[in-house]
Amino acid sequence: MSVERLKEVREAFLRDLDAAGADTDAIEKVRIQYAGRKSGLLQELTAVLKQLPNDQKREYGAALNDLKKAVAAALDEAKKRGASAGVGDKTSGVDITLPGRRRSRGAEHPVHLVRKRIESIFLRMGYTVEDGPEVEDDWHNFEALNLPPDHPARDDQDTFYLTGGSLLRTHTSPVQTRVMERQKPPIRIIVPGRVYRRDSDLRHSPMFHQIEGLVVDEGITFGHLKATLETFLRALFSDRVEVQFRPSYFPFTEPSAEVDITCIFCEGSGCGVCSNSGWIEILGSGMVDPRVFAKVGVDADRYTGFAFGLGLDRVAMLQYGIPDLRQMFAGDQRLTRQFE
Ligand code: 2NM
Repeated sequence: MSVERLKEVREAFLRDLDAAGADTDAIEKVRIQYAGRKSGLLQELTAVLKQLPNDQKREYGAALNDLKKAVAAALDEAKKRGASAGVGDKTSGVDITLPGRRRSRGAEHPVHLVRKRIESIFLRMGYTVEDGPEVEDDWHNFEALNLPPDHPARDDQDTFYLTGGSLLRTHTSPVQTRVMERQKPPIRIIVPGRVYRRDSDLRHSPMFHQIEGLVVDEGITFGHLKATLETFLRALFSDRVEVQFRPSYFPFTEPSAEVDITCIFCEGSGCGVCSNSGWIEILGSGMVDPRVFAKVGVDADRYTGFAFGLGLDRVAMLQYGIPDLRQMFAGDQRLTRQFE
């Protein structure tokens, strides 16, 4: 009879709990009704145990224990149900089931990609990468590079002067002058970085990027310059490019040469990119003028060297087919994401 009663209670409990669904308040009411500490039904049924005759205690006790466990387990389940239902509920304030807001991920800029590629080519050839200040003094940017104050070549590099006589470097060469001042040959370095000129139109930005190289050692010749730059340009563009050297002038090198490659778009037959010439100018270079060595304290009787420089922005535009310089500096991720 008493065990029968337990069965009835179990069925009633399950019915009531089912009716409460995911409503946490209703579940709590069911809990108090059945498992409440003071006046819950299970409490009453436990009190019955003591009054039972000894021969019934065993069976009843076991069944009661069973029921208690079942009630506890079912209440646990129901509470979980109630908790997760509350999360999706718009009135609870935070809905953690909504998809997260996507953070836009940056991508490496084409100039950065080209710099890394060029660095890797020269690192393989045993060069190290150097950098230096963008705010420079007249000595390292001009004077030590054989550009005295009245030198006409200073005019082609319209300079941003800052108060107190310092300036924004117009090329990365001041880093090479600093390295030559502090380090004995052999020197094999490349110097990537931002440079600044008072020049702004469709093809010129007042800030752009250069990479320059410098080699100083005993017995360095124009042959080393030629072979190095040919190797470099074929590694950067394609082993099919032809390279040509044209005489030129820079105040810090003698002799000097401008370096062209066969057009990477038409392979030399002539197109819009190379103005139908078949060639694209890519580098400036030359043998370091002994006057520069004298300024920075390198023994010009013992050492010779070559140097070169190129614009990273231009190379990036050529390599990635970017037609407009303004896109390079607009900071629009629609540009950079294309080159991931
Ligand atoms: C160029 C072209 C030719 C150059 C020279 C030097 C230094 F410091 F060794 F004299 N640094 N960079 C150089 C020479 C740069 O860029 C178009």
